[in-house]
This record gives sequence, structure tokens and C-alpha cells, in this order.
Amino acid sequence: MSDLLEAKVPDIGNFTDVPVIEILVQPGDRVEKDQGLVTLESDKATMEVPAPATGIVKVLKVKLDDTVSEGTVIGLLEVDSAQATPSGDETPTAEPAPRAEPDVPQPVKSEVPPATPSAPAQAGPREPPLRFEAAAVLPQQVPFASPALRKFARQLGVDLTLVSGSGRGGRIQREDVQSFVKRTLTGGGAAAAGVRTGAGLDLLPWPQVDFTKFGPVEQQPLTRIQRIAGANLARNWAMIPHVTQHDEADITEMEAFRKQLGKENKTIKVTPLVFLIKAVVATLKEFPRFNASLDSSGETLTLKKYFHIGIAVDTPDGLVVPVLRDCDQKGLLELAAELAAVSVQARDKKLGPADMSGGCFSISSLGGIGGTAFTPIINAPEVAILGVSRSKIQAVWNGEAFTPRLLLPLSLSYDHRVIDGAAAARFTRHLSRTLTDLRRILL
Ligand code: CAO
Repeated sequence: MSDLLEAKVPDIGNFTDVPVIEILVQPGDRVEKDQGLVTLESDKATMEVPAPATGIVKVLKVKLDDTVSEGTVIGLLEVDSAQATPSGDETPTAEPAPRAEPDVPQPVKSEVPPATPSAPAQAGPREPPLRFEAAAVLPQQVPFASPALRKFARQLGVDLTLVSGSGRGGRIQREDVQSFVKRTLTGGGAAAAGVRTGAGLDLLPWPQVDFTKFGPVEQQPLTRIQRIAGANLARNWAMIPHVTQHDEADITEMEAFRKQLGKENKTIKVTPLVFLIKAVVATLKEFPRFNASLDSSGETLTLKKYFHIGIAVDTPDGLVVPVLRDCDQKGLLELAAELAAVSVQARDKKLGPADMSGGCFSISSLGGIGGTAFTPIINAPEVAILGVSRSKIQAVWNGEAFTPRLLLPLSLSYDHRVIDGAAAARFTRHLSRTLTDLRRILL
């Protein structure tokens, strides 16, 4: 006696069109109730769609890279009629939340005669299947890790919510679990790690508001880039004690030189940003602590002897930060050409992970748009970021008279665990002087 049972994507919160990244079973495979059938990956969480009952996979209805939403049928399972109405004995040890009747998977086709009257399948009430809790798959709560990695962590008894991921988009890697175990064994402890990952932050739940009560609304899902960038920004803002030091640089002479270069080089557009890159590199050489990364234990600083600068680029899909490598070894024109190329690549969505990794320090320039100052968020694990606003001619007192000078606003956000306020003020002063007198780049 058997039924075909639809295995559907359960409630996965507000996520829709989530890609299938792994097929865990094949037609003909026998699966246990709650065993994963496929893995879905939202921008920050992986989740398995569980088998609704023990049985044989008859049909798989999705393939790799298909996108699915709540209710999408993943496949059909052949289950015996008794299985289709499991008894309480089969309840897994995990705490399944009770479900209302509509969530019980319904047999779609009966290939066999109905069960005998004595069969419990027809007699007793159906036990609800394991609830796939939406809250459990929200990015903030589910570790971003592959099923294999989660299995590895389970074997070691590691709670992945306490582990920081070093992979792309915060994905947890095998080495992250290994170093977590090492830290725990050597006294770092889960509690310390928990605080550092934000697990110890006792935050209020996000306010749930029905905006339609107040007026017409429209919902717009964030793009994938926005969601990934958002998760990183939120972590960096919550975990790094930011302070922003504001300053300004007199770039009157720099601007005259830039205009001169523009006349001489019609093919390459030289914007103030390339001067900033060179001046930042010269300043990082003077202040090596700014060209560094703090490890996840918060105990060791890695000072870098190379100068790879990340540049925040605004694209229609959201913010990306490509990295220009070895900026100390490149001239203004070479950097200008590279900056133009990566900006185009970013806007054409052609940047790969390698193009956006390895940065030492980032610059976010809003000078082309406007503004007088802002507070950029540090791009972890870097320890500082420079925000640049729009330059403006201002009257500056030179000791004898007011003279018109072009002043460029600078906003340096820094990690106060690594950098003191006085060091930050010295950094921006040095940067300002370098921009005012570019010969200092040669020092
Ligand atoms: N003051 C005055 N003018 C400035 C300036 C500044 N600080 N910076 C740039 N400009 C001018 C440029 O000279 C150019 O003018 P011309 O066309 O007359 O020469 C114009 O503004 C436009 O510059 P641009 O923005 O195209 O070029 P850029 O090299 O300055 O910047 C890039 C390139 C890719 C960084 C930029 O296009 C961009 O995406 N900026 C946004 C970054 C961002 O979103 N940061 C926020 C991150 S935090 O949310």
C-alpha cells in the first residue's frame, strides 16, 4: 500500500525565488522523514528542504540553479500509507512546532487500494510534519554554511551560530570551525566568540508594522548585492566601535595639476580619486597600523606590507568594493585607467570575488555627487575607511588676507579598538598635507 506524497518547500519567511544549490537525493533513493532533499541558498543562509515522510524518491521536480519559493513541489515520494500518516513514535528528537492541518502534505495520487480498516493510517489523526521554521532560516539566525560543513560541526559539537565565517559573504569554512575549536580549547571559549559574533548582543526584535494601516504601500525586494552588502555592513557597524575623524585638505594646486593632466591626456579621465589613492598609500606608509587587520579573537593585528586599496563603487544593483592592487607601484594615469575599468566592470556585473578581495583600506568617494561629510562604515577586517565629499572653494585666511582655496572634505572612520583618536587625527592631517603638496608622495 503506498501513496505519492508531494515534498514542498515549506515556509521560508519572506524569501522567494531562492536558488537550489545542491541536490541531495536521486530518484530511487530511500529517504527518512526530515532528511534533506535539496539545499536552498538565500543570500546569507543555506537551508535543506526536508522529506515530509520516510519513503522512496519517485520524481525530482527541480534541478540545480532552479529557483523556488514556499509551496514549490520539490519531488514526489512514494510512502506507504501508514507512513503517510505517521504515528507519534516517529517524531524526531528536534522540537517540531505543531502545525495546523493545511500544512500537512497531501497524497496526490493513490496507486494502491485504500488501507484496511484496521490500518492506523485511516483511523487516527494525522501527525503534523516537522515544521520548517521560517525564523530558523532568517539570515541573522542561521549560520551560512554548506550541509557538509554543518555535519562536520555537528560531529565536533560546535554551535555554528558562534562561529564567524571567513568565506565569501561570511560563509563558514572548515578552517573557521577548526580555529573556533582551537580557540575554545585554549581558553578563548564559546562565550567570548559568541560576544564577538554578535550572539551575545541582546537586541530587541525588529519592529513588525502593518504599514497598510497608515496608507498605500508597495514592497520592493532588495537585490542580491544589496542583501549581501547589507549583511556585511550590519555586522561591521554592530561589531566595530567606529569613530569618524573629519578634516579637510586644500587641493587648489592638486586641482590645477589634475586639470593640466586632463588637457594632456584626452583618453584617460583623471578624477580627484586617483590622487587620493596615492596620498592614502603615502599616509598608510607613515601609519602602518591603519594598513592592518584585527583577527576574530580581537587579540592580534596583522600589519600588511602591500597596498591594495578598495574603492566603493555605486552600481544600479547596490554597492560593491573592487580592490586596486599594489597602488604604491602604480602611477596616477595607470590607476586612473584601472579605476575606470573596474567601475565599468562593476556596473556591468563583471567583477568576480577575486576582484573584491585582499583590500587593506577602502575609500568611499561621494565627491562626484555632493555633500559635506559622512560616516563611512569600515569594510571588515580592515580597520579604517576614508570617506570623501565634494570639494568647494572657500575663503581661507592666509595670515594677511582671505584667499579663495579649494577645500576637500575628508571623513576617516576607524576601528577604535586598534586606532586611537590622536593617531586618527594625525593620519588625516598627514593625508591633508600630502594632498596639498603632492611632492610629499615622493618622500
Ligand atoms: N569633489 C569635487 N568633484 C569631484 C570629487 C570631489 N571630491 N570627486 C569627483 N569629482 C568630480 C569628478 O572630477 C568628475 O567631474 P568631471 O566629469 O567634471 O571631471 C565628477 O565628479 C564625477 O566623478 P566620478 O564619480 O565619475 O568619478 P570618481 O573617480 O570620483 O569616482 C567611483 C568613481 C566609481 C568611485 C564613483 O563613480 C562612485 O561610484 N562613487 C560612489 C561611491 C559610493 O557609493 N560610496 C558610498 C559607499 S557607503 O554607502
